[in-house]
Amino acid sequence: GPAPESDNEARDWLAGHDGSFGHFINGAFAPSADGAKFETFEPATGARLATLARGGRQDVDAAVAAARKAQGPWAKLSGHERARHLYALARAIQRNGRVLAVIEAIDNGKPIRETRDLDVQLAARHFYHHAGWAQLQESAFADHAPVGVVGQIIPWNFPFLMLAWKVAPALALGNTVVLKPAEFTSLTALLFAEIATAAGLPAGVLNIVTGEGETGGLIVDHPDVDKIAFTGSTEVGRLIREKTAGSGKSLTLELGGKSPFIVFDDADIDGAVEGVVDAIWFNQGQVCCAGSRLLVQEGVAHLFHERLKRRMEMLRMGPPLDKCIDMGAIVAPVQLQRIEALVKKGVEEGAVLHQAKLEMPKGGSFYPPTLLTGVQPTSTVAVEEIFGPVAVSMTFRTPEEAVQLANHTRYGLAASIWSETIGLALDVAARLEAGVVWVNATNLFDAAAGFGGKKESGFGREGGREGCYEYLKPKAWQGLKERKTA
Ligand code: TXE
Repeated sequence: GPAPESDNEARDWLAGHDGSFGHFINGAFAPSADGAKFETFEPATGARLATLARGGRQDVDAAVAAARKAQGPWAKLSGHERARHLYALARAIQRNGRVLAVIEAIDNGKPIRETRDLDVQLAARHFYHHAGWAQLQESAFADHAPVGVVGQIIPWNFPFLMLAWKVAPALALGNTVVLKPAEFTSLTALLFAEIATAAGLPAGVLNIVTGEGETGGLIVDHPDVDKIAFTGSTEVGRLIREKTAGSGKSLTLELGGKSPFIVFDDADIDGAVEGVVDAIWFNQGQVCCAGSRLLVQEGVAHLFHERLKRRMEMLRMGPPLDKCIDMGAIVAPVQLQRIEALVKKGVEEGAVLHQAKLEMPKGGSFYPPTLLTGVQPTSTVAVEEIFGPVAVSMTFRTPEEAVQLANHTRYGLAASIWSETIGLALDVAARLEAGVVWVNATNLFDAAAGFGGKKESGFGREGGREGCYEYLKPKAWQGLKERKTA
């Protein structure tokens, strides 16, 4: 038959709920026990989008209890049976890919081209990948057991993909989940709850409690949660680390970044310019591993900046559902104001501002692609994560100086190196304090490669074998024997 009209399908889904959503607990939607709610808005228009339940203590208690009850039976399934569930989820994501992509674009403000080709596809791939690990669990992780009930708190920049990064490994390895999406962007998580239920996921295995930071805090503090997995700001990460210290809970943190993007004299300049587009203008720069600090070797700096400015003028901004745009809206006015304030500070501290003169939609939270040059390494914009479409550029003379500048940060999430000399690139890569290093590439996410930070960017890995260990605890042989004979 004819392809479904995806925009309508998404609007129908919203209308079907009267734009109002509860928590997803023990396989069913329910309002907050105390009736508390909050509203969300469309980043591209500022219009009201949905009313969500604000999770309180009773809701978190109910979600944790449901997860606890489901965990034993879920862990007792064979790896093969759990793998079948994960394959079913992966296929269901692909089948519902259009509506997921449209809802994500409306809710977050990011281009439909990205949600359709990246967020949703990579999320499905994450479930496929971890289905494989579930299948291998008895052999690959015979001396490990699931952690138990996991509280997962995720940010708004990749709402659905971060759900996949968190939920797929947790479920694959026999854990159950209480997930709190970010307050700005909870819709694809709630849609996924429906999709997962239709795909046969047992009640209680995945629970979703919506709300703001306070709700997240209730999950962190809950005595019957065995592990917290958090992605978000370094400030909140630090708070969670303090709160969980000594509680017996396991913890993984994926926090902020100020990742270097290093361009050597011998780099393929056009390739590196395209790299910057992906590094800092992709997803409006709201990417934890964004290449936000451009470090350019002096000999090529002028040419590189000129080409970059020309390329900036060719970017297209517009409403998220326009298939021809490169950049959509910033997630919320509060984030827009943060970006504006930091750029203003950068100029006050002596940076030279260049912004593309693009036509921007009126009404929503839009910010143009921006380049700051002549930036001092100690200035605020060189040090603080801006989390917007703002590239900050500095120059260097020698590889030594590049390494020094690159590592001159409290963060250590990712790094990108551009050079045609493989020996130079690999030598520099080995000396960078970053969890992930890309050579002549940037912002690549592979479900099989452990992603995570060093220094104040956090600890723990997501993806691949290392990521699996974050959802397992070592188990003595006696324990294993007991389980097998039980
Ligand atoms: O993050 P928060 P925000 C950075 C980025 C951005 C800044 C602020 O620089 O500009 O953080 O963003 C939940 N206990 N990153 O304020 O607050 C919150 O509800 C438990 C980088 O949105 O950290 C949401 O679900 N949970 C980053 C999640 O934490 C709490 C991605 C993240 O929100 C909580 C996002 C509390 N006390 C922002 N307070 C990245 N590295 O990808 C809030 N939350």
